[in-house]
Amino acid sequence: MRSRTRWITRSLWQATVAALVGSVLVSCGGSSRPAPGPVAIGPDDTAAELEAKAARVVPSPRQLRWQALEFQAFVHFGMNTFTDREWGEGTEDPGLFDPTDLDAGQWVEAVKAAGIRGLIVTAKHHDGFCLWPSAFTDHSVKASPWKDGKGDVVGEVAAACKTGGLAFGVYLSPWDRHEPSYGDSPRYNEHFKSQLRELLTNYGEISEVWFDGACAEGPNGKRQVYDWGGYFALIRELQPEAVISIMGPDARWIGNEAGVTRESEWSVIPVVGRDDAPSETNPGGIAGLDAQAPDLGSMDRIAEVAKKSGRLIWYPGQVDVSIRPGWFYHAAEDDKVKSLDQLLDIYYTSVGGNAQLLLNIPPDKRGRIHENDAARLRELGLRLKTTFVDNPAGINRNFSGEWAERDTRDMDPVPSRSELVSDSDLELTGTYSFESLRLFNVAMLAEEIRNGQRVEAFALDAWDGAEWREIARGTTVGYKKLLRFPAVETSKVRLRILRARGAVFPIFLPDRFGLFLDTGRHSLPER
Ligand code: FUL
Repeated sequence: MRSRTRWITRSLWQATVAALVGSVLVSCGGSSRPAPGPVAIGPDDTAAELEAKAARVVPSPRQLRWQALEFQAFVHFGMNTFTDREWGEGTEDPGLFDPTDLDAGQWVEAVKAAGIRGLIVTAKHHDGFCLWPSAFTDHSVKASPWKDGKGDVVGEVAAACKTGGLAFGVYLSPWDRHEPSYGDSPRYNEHFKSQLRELLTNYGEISEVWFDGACAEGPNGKRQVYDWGGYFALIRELQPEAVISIMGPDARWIGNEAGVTRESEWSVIPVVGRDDAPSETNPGGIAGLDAQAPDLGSMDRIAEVAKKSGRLIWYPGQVDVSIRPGWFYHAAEDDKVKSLDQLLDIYYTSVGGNAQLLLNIPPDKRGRIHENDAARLRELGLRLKTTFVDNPAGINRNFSGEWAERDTRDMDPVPSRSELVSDSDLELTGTYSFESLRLFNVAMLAEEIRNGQRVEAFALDAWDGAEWREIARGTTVGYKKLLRFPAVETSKVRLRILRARGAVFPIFLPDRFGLFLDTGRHSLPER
């Protein structure tokens, strides 16, 4: 916890630095919106300078588009589906791959029912079996009985996503337990890039390329050294809009496979080291980032990294989690599909916790999403739709004009509010009054992330007829924050920003403050 004295003595400096930053931003480009790209930090930066720098780190256009997808489907399908395993050896007979009723259109419809906006398919998992007829291996659908070796799962899924309006992405495992050149590093890297090239040129627009960090020795007894820089360059060349995630520079792993986010999830992350050098010892991010560390982006963490001379990057989190215990389909797990409440908890903490949700739904041996999973996806979609879209109690109003209590400053950066440590010091408070009493148990806040991520602490109050009563409190907001609390009936709410980096006013998306009633909830835990 930072001490109040420390912040107050810094405030003059902060004002100066913020004004300087402001003039630089205004002078280059005529707008006060900072440009995407890394911001260098070093041991000579004061705390105020670090804070001003953190406030101006923003997403790239491709990251913005990706973040707006909010909720995607991960589809693990391949040889393991037929061998009932999670990791294949690479020695499996391609003859085993024989879905009886593969229907990519059914996958798309099933996931869309949950409100999902994109789909990533395992084009090749660790066993090396390719779901497309790669010219660079025989270990693929080409050698299978499915469609007499003339089928192409990747092609069918890409087409179904296009028809259904879903973004389409690919998972391509760098670890390949079948490929003989694996371990002969330069040779395998060429092979891998050839396969990437096929996927990036033959299937239309690819929205995301998902790399995990598994790495091992090849048949020659040598550990494969991946050419990450070469893989990234190829993707940028062939699909410049595609996000490269996990072992890539655009989106980081959230750090677990349980669907959990941190209480304070930052998209502005301090790193040291090279962009094209993901860490295989700490998989899940680039530049040596330990994606599992509890604190990735606090000002204390930023100060720590600054000592080593690093940089601040926009690096949002992605939550990958399976609807079943395994990533691949196993009939024995048909009754272990996550409950609606479990999925809602995951949704609220991920999509509502400044992260993107990537929910894995594995098709079965028929090549269809099993009835149990499909039914659960429908339930989830209905519940979310009832809460957020067709909700008669929902309030999702434009706040402009209401934000006026003590702060009417516009887009110009203003002195940081970090010195405000007690409620009585508040400068930024927004109130909204309703014409009649409203009942709600969910609140949504959002920052305009094109201007960065800045809120460090906030509280939400409801008017109980005589005084304000706090109903929820939180730390970071970011792209979206969803809060759940026991139902409240009131005529007036108040949002207080308790602490932030730089100016707060420009970062709230006025049309994305919302209050909603989730009628299906009886007693859910507060976050
Ligand atoms: C991991 C893999 O080893 C798992 O099988 C799964 O694909 C998961 C999403 O990524 O690294």
